[in-house]
Amino acid sequence: MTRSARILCRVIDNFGDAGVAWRLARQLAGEFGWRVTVTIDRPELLARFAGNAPPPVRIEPWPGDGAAPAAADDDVLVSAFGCEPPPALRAALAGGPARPLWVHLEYLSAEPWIDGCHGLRSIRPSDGASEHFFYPGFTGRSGGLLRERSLIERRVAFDGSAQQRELLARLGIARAPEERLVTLFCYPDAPLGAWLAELAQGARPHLVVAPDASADGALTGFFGGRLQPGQEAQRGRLRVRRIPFLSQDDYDRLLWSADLNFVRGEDSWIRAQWAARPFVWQPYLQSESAHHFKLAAFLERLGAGPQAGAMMRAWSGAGEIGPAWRAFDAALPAVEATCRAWSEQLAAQSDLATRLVEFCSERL
Ligand code: TRH
Repeated sequence: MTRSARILCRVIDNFGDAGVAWRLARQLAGEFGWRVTVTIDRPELLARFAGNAPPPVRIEPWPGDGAAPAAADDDVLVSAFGCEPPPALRAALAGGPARPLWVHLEYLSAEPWIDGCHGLRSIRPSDGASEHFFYPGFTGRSGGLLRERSLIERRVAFDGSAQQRELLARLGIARAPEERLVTLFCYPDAPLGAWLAELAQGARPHLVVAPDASADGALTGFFGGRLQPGQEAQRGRLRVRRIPFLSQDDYDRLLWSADLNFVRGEDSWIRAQWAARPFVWQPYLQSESAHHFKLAAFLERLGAGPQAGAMMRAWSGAGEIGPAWRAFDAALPAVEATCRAWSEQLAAQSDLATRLVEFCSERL
């Protein structure tokens, strides 16, 4: 049966909310044949994620005051990350109609309480609207992780292919022998300057590739001038190359091509796990150190050893980066094996879109 869904997304800051909404929309449309509309307050972000590929879904700007209300005639209404529907649409949910099924897509966390909350329903006392809570997660009892159907096969085929050489050439990435290729996507509070200094003095050469979306202040401070996309700077054994912000598909392929990926937030974090390469995750900064609890919960599940733990904690502001990096650097072969096994273990589970489709079908 062809279902229809509307995904609502209001961007708080950064790219993650829109990035997750976009991946889910693409997958529901492309793999499950759903008719999908994304209602979003920053539609221009979706164009950046899509690159040159035509969007397989309808994109609608968030309705402004007095604008025509979005219709409530879809089978499923997905509120991404706590976003409240526009007033007219919200009013249509009063009394808890069978359609649209109102589902909150929550933030990803590795914390154990996720499993107990996934799938719960609640009735709004004010008007009887019925909302369902869908929690992404790392276990079979959660909502799972976004992973397109052929993603792993595509990654394996890409490794060493002409397409990989073409992508790296297009981005001007030419790795010298022995040079470690690292991708960098982080928040401004990462101890980037101190880490770059470690790499500049290190025994092994590093090529750090930084999409034009983060690390601006620290890179400018370190090299004494702003690096424009396509430009490169060198200090000691370190080269840093600025590249443009990539489409999501190209960003995935870049992660598949690197020896080590620095990722952040939610969506790039998941993609680094599908890359099956070592990664350093920086959780989104939250009040009362909630991000450190999230990191601890994830490290416990990942089981990548004390060096990976110390590195991710130091990268997130808890610990000294110099010693953490040196120990992590020495442990990388073991971390690599763990990340590969972790990725395989996760890929053996069903993915988020499949679980969401089942979840909705059972309730519609
Ligand atoms: O941008 P983020 O920091 O987003 C965050 C998180 O989602 C966080 O949980 C949320 O609370 C906060 O926003 C508001 O990091 P994230 O989640 O990795 O999203 C980045 C998106 O950008 C992801 O979809 C990948 C995409 N991307 C590209 O498409 N091209 C690129 O070159 C890069 C660097 C990223």
